[in-house]
Amino acid sequence: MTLNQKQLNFFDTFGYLLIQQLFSPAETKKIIEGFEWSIQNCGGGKNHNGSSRTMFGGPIEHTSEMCAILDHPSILGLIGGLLGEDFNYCNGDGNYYTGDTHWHPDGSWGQLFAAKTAFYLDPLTRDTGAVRLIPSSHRSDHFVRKEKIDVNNSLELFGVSPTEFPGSIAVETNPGDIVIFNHDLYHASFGGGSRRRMFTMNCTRQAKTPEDLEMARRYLSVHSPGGYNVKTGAGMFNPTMIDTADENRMVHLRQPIEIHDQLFPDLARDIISQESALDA
Ligand SMILES: O=C(O)CCC(=O)C(=O)O
Repeated sequence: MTLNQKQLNFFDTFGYLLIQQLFSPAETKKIIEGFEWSIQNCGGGKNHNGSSRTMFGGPIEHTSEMCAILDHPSILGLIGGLLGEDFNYCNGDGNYYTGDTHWHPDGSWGQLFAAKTAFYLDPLTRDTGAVRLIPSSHRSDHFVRKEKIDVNNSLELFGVSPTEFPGSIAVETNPGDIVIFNHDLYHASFGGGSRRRMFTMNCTRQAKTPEDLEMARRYLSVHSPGGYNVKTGAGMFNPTMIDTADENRMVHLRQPIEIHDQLFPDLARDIISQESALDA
């Protein structure tokens, strides 16, 4: 897909885009199967009893079919259209959510640096967990940011429930739809069940200047396997993501791998392979 100028303007002004049925029903079925296999076998899903969120890293990195989401022309067109064709893919999380996720942004970069591509795998309405957004709250001059308003405290502050925060919207989705939003945008979800299936791909602009590189290092020092103290077996990514990558995919992996290896040398692939050889 190629984003048109109106979509680019919308994302710039409001901080998000909803693309309905980016994936066909047949593709969506395979994605849901791939997600279920991954969370059940690699993500703790077998122990999910609905009492709290089950979350695992790199949800598209555990099977070659799921890894290929990063090669999908529509995904490349969407994320590449917003962050540049050579964007960095930087993991994501896969979830069985339980209950509400309260209002928060994922970052405060003050510019379009990172975006979250969100896959919701069940039909979701306003009252059953659809993602809520505060359009334009990615902008540093938005009143929520300028006045440092605690949106989750809006009942005490304004007599208005956080679910009804003025200016917020619910983006209702069906499987196959994609919501992509700037990491700086405030988002939440209310009224979901105890097994709301959702996964994300986090991506950033590729760093090209010393300032960008510094930002990428700050980002990956937190939002990465090393940042979460997780051993993938291959540093920044699960091995399948790298082992099944062609050169086109590597464009999106190479810089995060390099930066992650610098930040967390003990987790780098060579080191781990050597450790396994010594253990054997
Ligand atoms: O619950 C949702 O749909 C939003 C997920 C979320 O809060 C996040 O990915 O940071």
